[in-house]
Amino acid sequence: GLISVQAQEEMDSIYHFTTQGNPIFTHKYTADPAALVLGDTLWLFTGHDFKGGQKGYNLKDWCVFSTTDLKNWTEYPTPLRAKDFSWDERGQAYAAHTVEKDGKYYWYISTNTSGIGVAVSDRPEGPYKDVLGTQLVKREDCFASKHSWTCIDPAAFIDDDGQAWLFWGNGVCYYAKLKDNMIELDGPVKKIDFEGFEFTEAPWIHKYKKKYYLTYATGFPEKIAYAMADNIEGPYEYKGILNEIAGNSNTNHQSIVEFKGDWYFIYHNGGIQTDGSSYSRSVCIDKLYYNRDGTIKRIVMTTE
Ligand code: FUB
Repeated sequence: GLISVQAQEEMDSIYHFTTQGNPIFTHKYTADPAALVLGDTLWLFTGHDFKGGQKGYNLKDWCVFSTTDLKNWTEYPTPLRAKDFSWDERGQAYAAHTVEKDGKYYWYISTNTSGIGVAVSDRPEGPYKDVLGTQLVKREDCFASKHSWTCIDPAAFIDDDGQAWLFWGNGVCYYAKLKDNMIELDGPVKKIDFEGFEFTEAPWIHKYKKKYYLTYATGFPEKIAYAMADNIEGPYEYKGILNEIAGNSNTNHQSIVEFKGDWYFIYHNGGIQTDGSSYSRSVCIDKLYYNRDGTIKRIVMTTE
């Protein structure tokens, strides 16, 4: 498939298509994938880069896709836009993550400069609504803030005991508990601290055999690194690099899920951008394998 003329416009209807290897989406540029597995369906929520000639990350809306076999996909009408958040100053649809709780879908989004919001829907494909009408996390809540973009990249995690957590940050990895209602923080904003941590952005929490895995982007251009802990709040032990710089892209942003018995590493690269700018990215999926001791093997990036 070729990048279509419509590539940076909103979707107003349902689109069915078949993919052939990585990058998986070639009709538009997608970034910051966040996967949600519900039964036999993998839902993928992504950002939506503009094509070519951009001077910075330029994303106005988010996209939602579903598949049951990682080959045949459905894309739904544009479910959420930066402009749906009235409090957002710059209209930048940065990285986001959707989770399900009690039949509702909570889409935690970041806006680059204005903090983190949450939009809610009764269905994974939306439409989603900004239920708070204000930020869930304000920039001021990020106490060690160095940059205007410190308050980005939310990733939610619901533990086996039902407690939901939100992780986010750039430069500092912040986290907080979420209340049962999923739309308010429960208690103070804290930060993850550990030896060897060079945290750039893009935290993601997953659990495997009772261990917590914190994966995140490190350095710049970014590689994905990871750390493991027995408790979600740490202490985390650094375990190394998981993914090398993903060709042609200064950023990388991962999502790790189990789907139909296999583990997947879903990320973005600059695989089909043509202007060398790093601002037109594409989502890719590769397999993830554990070693017997629970550490993760390096991701082999493929075009299959
Ligand atoms: O897509 C905009 C920003 O680039 C994201 O929020 C970061 O994680 C990086 O991928």
